[in-house]
Amino acid sequence: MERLRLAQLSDLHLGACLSGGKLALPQKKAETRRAEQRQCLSRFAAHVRDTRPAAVLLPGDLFDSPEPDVDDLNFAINALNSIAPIPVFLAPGNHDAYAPSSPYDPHSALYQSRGSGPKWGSNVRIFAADRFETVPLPGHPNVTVTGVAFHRHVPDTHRPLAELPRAAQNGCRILLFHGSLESYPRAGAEPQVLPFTAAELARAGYTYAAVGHYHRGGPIVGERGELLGAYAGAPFAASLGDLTPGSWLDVELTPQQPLNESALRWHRADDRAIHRIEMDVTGLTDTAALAQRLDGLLAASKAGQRDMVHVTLHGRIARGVAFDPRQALAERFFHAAVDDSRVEPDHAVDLAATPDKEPGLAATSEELFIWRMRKLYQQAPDEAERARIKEALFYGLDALTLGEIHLR
Ligand SMILES: [Mn+2]
Repeated sequence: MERLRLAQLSDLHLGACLSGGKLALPQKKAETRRAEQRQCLSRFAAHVRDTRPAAVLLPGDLFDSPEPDVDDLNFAINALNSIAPIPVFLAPGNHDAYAPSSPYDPHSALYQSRGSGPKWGSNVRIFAADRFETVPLPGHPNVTVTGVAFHRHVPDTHRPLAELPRAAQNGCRILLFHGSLESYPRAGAEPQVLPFTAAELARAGYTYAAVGHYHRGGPIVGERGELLGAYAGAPFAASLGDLTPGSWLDVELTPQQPLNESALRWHRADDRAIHRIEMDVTGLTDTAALAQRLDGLLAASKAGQRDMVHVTLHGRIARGVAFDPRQALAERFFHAAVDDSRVEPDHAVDLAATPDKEPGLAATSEELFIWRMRKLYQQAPDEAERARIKEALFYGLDALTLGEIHLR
């Protein structure tokens, strides 16, 4: 097998709505980000023209939708055509699934409607079938690329590698598809599409698999630690789920087998990152102390001034204290969003106050509970017992009002 360099990028999600969601970028910042998202692809194309790998691998979700707008489509076609004559192999993903209406089909109304818009260049090979197809890599007689398109009519639970016959064991065999390695460390609750295991991939007998879908880049490693393939990761942080810096991937396949992770080199593709901060406000009773805790969390996150931060506040805030860090954060970062919808005021119950008369039938459980605890408190023999009753009151009120208990 010859030494072979490849460049891999996926999950750019061109056309994704950047102003919505919890991050809530205002229109002007969303436009800045939209330009930066395109820049990811232009920079990647420039990198490919500079470094001249044997092929570019795009395993899906280049667009956020199967029918992107014409401007995004023309931009992407121009960028990929600019890489010519280096061949580009594209396997549509679950977002930009192949369909008769998608611009991956040159007969589609969308593709045809663009008048003088650019056509897919002869260097761009789009895998259109819902079954794996194998094509030669031009100029490299011993290299093949085997790819498949995601089709909407194929259920997400379909196992693409189950039907893939074992590859012939000569030459260099590249596999390209969009799917979910079941054991892959996931950032959140990303849906699994076209699942597979490392064992299935190893059995298929390919030299290297370029896989798309997960937005965090990382290797796909077999049982004996051998490298089977990789996710390049999303190059651009589009939403709160994108918590690792955007990246694309250079791959260098060497004649020595098995491959290991030294074949992979990730490149930072997005100058901004999204940081998610969770802060418990419970127990802090003035805004200076609250701001100090938030500063500590921000420092630990390594969020920089070009970045976006999303802060979730939760817990019990002291009565009479209002903590709103929005303005201060807006001045420190490209963008900051604060979700304080889970902050609850602390319970204000004076146990030493004279108890009212016993609550009647119309009383809430909360009123009845406070009345009983107040009586117990006032009958308590010593300070230790009173402290215990105070604790019990807070936990009980947490349970009654929040349905969960905040340890203090
Ligand atoms: Mn996907």
